[in-house]
Amino acid sequence: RWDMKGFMKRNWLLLATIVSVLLGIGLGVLVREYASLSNLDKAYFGFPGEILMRMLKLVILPLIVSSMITGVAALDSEMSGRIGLRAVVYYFSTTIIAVILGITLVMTIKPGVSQNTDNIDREGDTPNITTADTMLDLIRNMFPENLVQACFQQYRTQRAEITPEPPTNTTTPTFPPFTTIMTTVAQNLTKDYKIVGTYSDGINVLGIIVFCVAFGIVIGKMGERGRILLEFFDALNEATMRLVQIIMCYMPVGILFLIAAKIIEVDDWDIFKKMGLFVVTVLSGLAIHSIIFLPLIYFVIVRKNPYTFVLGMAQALVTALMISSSSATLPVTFKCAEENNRVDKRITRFVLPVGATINMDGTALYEAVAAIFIAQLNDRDLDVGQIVTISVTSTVASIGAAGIPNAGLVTMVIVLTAVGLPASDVTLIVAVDWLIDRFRTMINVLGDAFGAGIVQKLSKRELERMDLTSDMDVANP
Ligand code: DAS
Repeated sequence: RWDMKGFMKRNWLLLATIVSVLLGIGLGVLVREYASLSNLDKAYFGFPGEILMRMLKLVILPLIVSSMITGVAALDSEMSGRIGLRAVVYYFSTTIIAVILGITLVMTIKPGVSQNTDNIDREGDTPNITTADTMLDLIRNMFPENLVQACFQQYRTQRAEITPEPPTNTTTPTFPPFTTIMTTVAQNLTKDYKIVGTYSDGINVLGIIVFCVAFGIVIGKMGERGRILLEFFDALNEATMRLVQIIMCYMPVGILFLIAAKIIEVDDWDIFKKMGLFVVTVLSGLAIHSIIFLPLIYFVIVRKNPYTFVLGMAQALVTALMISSSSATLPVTFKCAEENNRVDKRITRFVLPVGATINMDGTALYEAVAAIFIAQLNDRDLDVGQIVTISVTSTVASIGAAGIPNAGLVTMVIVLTAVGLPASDVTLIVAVDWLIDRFRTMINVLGDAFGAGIVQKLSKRELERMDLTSDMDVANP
């Protein structure tokens, strides 16, 4: 007999969250139809949702620091090298698969061919991604001058806009100088910015991760002396996860107002009629990747039911769908992977923060599809060289995209510039980005979670050997 009571007890939060999404949509539609809210009222309406976002963002820093340091220290450096390599190989291969899938779909469905752009009004202005001063900024950003500044770094950047290269000879792919790509990636890896390019204090996630890996390796080699520090960071991790538990109790309320406010705020709904085919192309690509390809890879390697794993991640996936930020979803991703899917902490602490920062299958697929869609809108047919260029730059741009809302839209300027398409055409798809962003963020998080499960399986022997020998039970699996 199905244990209904037990199911409700275990999944009350997920059910409450799903109910709050539906209530939020209903409330948003009702208010939109029957109440005329001033802008101030709309701001207040979204306020409880903003509080949720802020609380989740608040715990990102202690979570990444404590999990990375204890995660790395728990593994000896040779093993963390192997685990890191497995994770990176997984990240690259799944991202490339997503890009190829996206390109196949957009070249088949051709959403931009029949599209007439005259009745699509351009929203907002072209995101002006700054090109960092030099290529060295990628390296420089990995070693922030001091940790406090890294955490609350105000970015010194020349806001030199990328002026789109005028398409000189569109036959040969105009691959921008490698430095432009890497510096733009550098900027986006370490930037917390809004879509219109206003820069605000952000967490230099890449710099923090590099520091924590180095620090974790050093502490791991300090033996008894290191134990004190490890206990501290392990306790910090546990305290942070308890805080996450409390924040998650508030989640249904926050999500209700977040989605309601979004429904009230959006004023141009018929854009989905005009851009429908483009949205369908992206969403079907994301669906195929997350329902077929990722589960298949997981099943082949782990030999377990991938859909049970997806169900275990449901809370994190709904969160990602609602807040459009992989980084802010990270606390929930940790909880679901460790508690529901029993992924070893020595793996999650090491791969989830890195995955949330550089593994973005959804974003890569989206940028490839959007770039070719824009080429179709401009009646530009791309040759093989340019398709390859789009594949490579979409992958690089997705690595460079920060785990924050609309990051994928902004870094797409790299892809457009790479094939001589007008960067300003990004504004053609801004209007639908708020919806697509949610789904690609959800796929990003799913890809990270599958990655943790797969890397754990591939590292099974080493983990067992460590269980036998390890006297420092930093992470109890
Ligand atoms: N919203 C980004 C994320 O958090 C993805 C994107 O913008 O493409 O993963």
